[in-house]
Amino acid sequence: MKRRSPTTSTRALQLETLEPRVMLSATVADVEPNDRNPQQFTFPEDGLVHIVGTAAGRKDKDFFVFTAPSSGKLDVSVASQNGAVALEIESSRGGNLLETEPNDGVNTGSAQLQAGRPYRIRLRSESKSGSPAYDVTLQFDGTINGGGGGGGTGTAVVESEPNNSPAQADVFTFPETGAIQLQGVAAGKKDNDYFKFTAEQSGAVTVAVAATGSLVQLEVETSNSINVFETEPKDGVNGGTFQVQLGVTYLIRLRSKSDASGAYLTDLVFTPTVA
Ligand SMILES: [Ca+2]
Ligand SMILES: [Ca+2]
Ligand SMILES: [Ca+2]
Ligand SMILES: [Ca+2]
Repeated sequence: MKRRSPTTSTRALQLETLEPRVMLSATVADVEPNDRNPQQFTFPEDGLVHIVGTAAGRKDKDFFVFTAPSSGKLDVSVASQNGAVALEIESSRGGNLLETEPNDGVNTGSAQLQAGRPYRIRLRSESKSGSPAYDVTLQFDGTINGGGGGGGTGTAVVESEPNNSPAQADVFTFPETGAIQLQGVAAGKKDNDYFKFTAEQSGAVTVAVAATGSLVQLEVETSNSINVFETEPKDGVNGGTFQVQLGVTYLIRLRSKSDASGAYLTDLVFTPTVA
């Protein structure tokens, strides 16, 4: 009888050399005080985020915010120890999207998210006493992944060096769907990456920066050097919204906040002003 030779492990070895810019599931840890100032996070490419923390008694509220990188479905599952923890998701417009009812055994749910909209998650204890620990699983099934590789929320704009000055900026235009993803590496503090666009309509741009390796800051100014917007990655603020005006040219600068290199994926979603 012929024996089959054992298969080689080439495949397993290849899997270990993942592209550095592919970001897999992220964990967001509860850092107090977050009762009033929500902690901001972004979804990695696989759409999987864990939020872990402690609901310290009845009075502790833990707030987290994120911007939907695309439209899609969010599945939520709450696990807790030493007591029950309730989760609530609201949209920025005040609508209540989802609420778990741990005392009725309802610890999961789903919600439909809209691209570019901010959402807020609140976690708090539903137990009479004690401080339950929670582990919330969020699985976002949008189009962030794009089927492995090229993907991204919108049209990808990959930086091309040198782009260290406004005159060398990588130029892009927003496509019909309004979504763009800037991709690149901020190689230490000295590497400035400039991108540039001219608003073809007035409206709002919602931005979210996801970076690995180092914190990466985004700044926006007009071509006349008027500051428009900046993120504060050291404070956990990696996104927001700014207004743009028809015909004005905007410069976006991405820069590492440390000597380390940060690979970034920056999603920009344009929403025109309704006339
Ligand atoms: Ca807490
Ligand atoms: Ca809290
Ligand atoms: Ca660069
Ligand atoms: Ca550069």
